[in-house]
Amino acid sequence: MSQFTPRVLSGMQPTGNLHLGNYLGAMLNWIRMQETHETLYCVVDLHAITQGVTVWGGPTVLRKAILDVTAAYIACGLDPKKSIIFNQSQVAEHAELAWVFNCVARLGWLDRMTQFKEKAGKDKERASVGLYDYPVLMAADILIYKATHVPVGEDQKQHLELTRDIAQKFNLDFAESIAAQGHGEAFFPITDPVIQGPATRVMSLRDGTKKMSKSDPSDLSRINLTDSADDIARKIRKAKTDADGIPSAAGGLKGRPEAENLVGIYAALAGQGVEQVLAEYGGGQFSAFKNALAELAVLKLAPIAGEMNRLLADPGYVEAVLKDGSDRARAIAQPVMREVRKIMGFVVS
Ligand code: AQP
Repeated sequence: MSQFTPRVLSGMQPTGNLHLGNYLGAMLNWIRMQETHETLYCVVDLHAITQGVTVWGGPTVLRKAILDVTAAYIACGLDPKKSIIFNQSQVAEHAELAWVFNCVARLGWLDRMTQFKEKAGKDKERASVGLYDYPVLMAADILIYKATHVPVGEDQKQHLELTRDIAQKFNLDFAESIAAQGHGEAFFPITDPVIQGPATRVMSLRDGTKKMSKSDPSDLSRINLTDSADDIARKIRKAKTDADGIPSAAGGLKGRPEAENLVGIYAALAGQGVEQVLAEYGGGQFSAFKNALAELAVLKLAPIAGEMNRLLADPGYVEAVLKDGSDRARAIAQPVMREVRKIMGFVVS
């Protein structure tokens, strides 16, 4: 049995509106896990600034985005009484542990990170150091709470593997000191990613080979959690599909990324498996399926925007949630950071 108490941590960047990919890939598991685990969900504002101020938009934009994403968390169903909801920058230990991990992680490990390559593009020399270091800060976000489980979308799998490598190397590098300080064989857990459900990688509605993303210039590529019922329905009806109909078995979706994406979205929203959806709609045309999907998506998503607006009418409430969450998160993070300092030999008074 593990020496670590099960604890869940995950986060989303306040870099724009949350979208269906964030909701189906991560949020549904977050909501589910708050019923069974100790859960911490942060708005990762220190990650949001990694692409440079011209991309994140400056202080007014950032502040609004942090409050909007917090409101979206609550509107989606996170309960501040059940989960610790906070913003990363209010718990300074994330950044302190990231510095320690910068000295544990190897350049070769970071050089393999595909998200950096995608985001930096061809002009790597002009990317910020923070963008390159993003996965190290993410490891610190997780391990400062000794989190054992991290529910994320498929795109974060590689970063989670890096987190495991960093934890393993820290445990090994300081094994003697860790044991001498009474922590047994390991100080940090080897965190498990939780990548579950029929929509762990939601694709763009305009191109089934590209991930649905906040930064796609086409608003038609994604469903934002702030979209009106009309916009949700319109985007689904305009979603790209191929000329064939709905297959009767999952094998018939192979090589048809747009079809696979829409069926996966339906399954995740309906809380069904893909086979179940195909048993109902297989043999039919996409036009009819899109109508059913639009109806389901409006039913599930439109109330979220309404609830967000209601919450944002009282920003004082949203700020109070973040303050309370940050206080509770700090109470866990500070003693862990103190132990890290002691393990490494820093003088702790
Ligand atoms: N398309 C997706 N399908 C499934 N899961 C997804 N996630 C993001 N996009 C999809 C999951 O949502 C959580 C929070 O993601 P994030 O806020 O850290 O940002 P991101 O992955 O960088 O999201 P975007 O939309 O792609 O932002 P930009 O465009 O700014 O890069 C994570 O668990 C992620 O896996």
